[in-house]
Amino acid sequence: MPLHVDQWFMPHPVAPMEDYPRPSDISRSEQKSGDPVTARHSINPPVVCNVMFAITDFTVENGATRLVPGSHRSGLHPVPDRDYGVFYAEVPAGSFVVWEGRTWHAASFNTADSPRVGITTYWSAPFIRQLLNFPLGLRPEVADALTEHERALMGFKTWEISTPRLPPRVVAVALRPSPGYGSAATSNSASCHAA
Ligand SMILES: O=C(O)CCC(=O)C(=O)O
Ligand SMILES: [Fe+2]
Repeated sequence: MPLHVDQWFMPHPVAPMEDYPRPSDISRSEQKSGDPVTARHSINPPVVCNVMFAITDFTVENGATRLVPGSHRSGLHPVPDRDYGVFYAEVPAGSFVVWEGRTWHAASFNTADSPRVGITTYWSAPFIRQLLNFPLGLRPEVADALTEHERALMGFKTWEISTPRLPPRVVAVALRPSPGYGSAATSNSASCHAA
């Protein structure tokens, strides 16, 4: 897996007269890449955090997540196929690895003879759409069985952007998913919403 950032959807900041990317132009491959060195440009703040639970041990041999320390301060994306000084998150089963959404990282090659198993959870600011669209994709009976707090974490809540002092309201009724939506094929990641 190539190095990437999870907070890839944020457009890079621009100066007042500079051209800017339109929201529909934003894609993983269109982002500005460069070296994670002394940035003298403005950068976006973090709005995403990834927590990955290790079900098996993570080792260099079985493909432990590799991360580029300090890369979150660059506001840039890694140059494809370039070598960077990486740190391998080697942890025993039962641990979890946390990285900020702007950090350059990737799963590594598994050269061991057994799989590396982990669960990634993606925590985003509540005004950002989650990796998976749970209000649309979760089966209503599953959503109904959740507590109000759990539903809020899964994104079943409104966000008062224009009146931030009001508490967010939790949406109690699940929307009915369209047939086939939310199948395992859409993503291998779990996704959660920060309260
Ligand atoms: O499998 C890994 O170690 C990293 C997964 C990853 O990049 C992600 O969940 O965003
Ligand atoms: Fe990632």
